[in-house]
Amino acid sequence: MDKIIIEDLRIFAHHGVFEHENINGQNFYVNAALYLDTEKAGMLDELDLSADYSKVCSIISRVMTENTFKLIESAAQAAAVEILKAQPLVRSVDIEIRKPEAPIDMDFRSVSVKINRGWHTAVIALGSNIGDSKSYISNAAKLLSEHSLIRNFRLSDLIVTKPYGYTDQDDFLNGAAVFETILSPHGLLELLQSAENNAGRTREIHWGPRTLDLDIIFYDQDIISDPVLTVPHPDMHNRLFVLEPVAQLVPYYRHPLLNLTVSQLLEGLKKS
Ligand code: A4P
Ligand code: MG
Repeated sequence: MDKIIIEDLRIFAHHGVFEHENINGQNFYVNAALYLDTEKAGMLDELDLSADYSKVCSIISRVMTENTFKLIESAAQAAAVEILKAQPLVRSVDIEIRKPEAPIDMDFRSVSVKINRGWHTAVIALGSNIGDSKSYISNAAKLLSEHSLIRNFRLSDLIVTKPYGYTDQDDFLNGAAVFETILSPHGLLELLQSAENNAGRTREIHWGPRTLDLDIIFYDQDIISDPVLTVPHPDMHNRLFVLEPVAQLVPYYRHPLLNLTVSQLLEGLKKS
């Protein structure tokens, strides 16, 4: 991916954990790399087809001077998010903030933090089989679609499905959503769990009845397997109630482990 680079943008600001830093202020130096495709802008010589680096410098300056953060991590996070939201062609951004006047009583050149943030594609499954399932799902969809770190949210049609796994329970209402998010996979999981909790979700029976279940199906082409998160969802390819709504949204999305598209997985499951 092409890169636009901003080096050592000097900003006088008031970040720090010590009160004297918040009162007196000091110099910070910001490096930024914007990742985007500049081919069209380069061929047509059009600023609108690229990222405006002077606007990006203004955003960094505004975020750095209008806030007083304890941590340069927070300043970097806020700057990255504001850039990604204001410059829609930028896919991801590196932000490095150096603090050469940090209150360290030793000889040193600088301390810094460097982060990368970007837009990632997430596919999730939604399900409910207790209470007003339609409202639980549409409230969750509203919360996600209006979230500041989510854009281009699309929800599938909702379908009524027979319970899978633990069958002694009511029919489900199921659907899927695809969107772009700046959240990490674990950050997204936390957001989905807070939406489940808002819907009064309690966890009693594994695979049992629930007001709202939100599962991450895909996150880019990432493969994640840790104690709290498995992506792609390990059982998605065996579930018509997942594959049908996902196929409606992203039929050509490729499963990174099975190397088949969603529509191929759906065809395969229907035949078996
Ligand atoms: N977790 C790990 N990977 C993921 C992921 N990709 N997305 C962890 C979301 N969570 C993930 O989930 C337990 C833990 O899984 C979470 O704390 C998270 O850290 P849970 O929702 O709290 O509990 P659960 O019900 O025991 O498991 P799960 O996985 O949600 O259940 P399933 O497998 O989704 O099954 N039949 C129909 N027709 N429609 C349905 O929607 N749903 C289920 C639930 C059963 N039968 C169904 C349906
Ligand atoms: Mg779940």
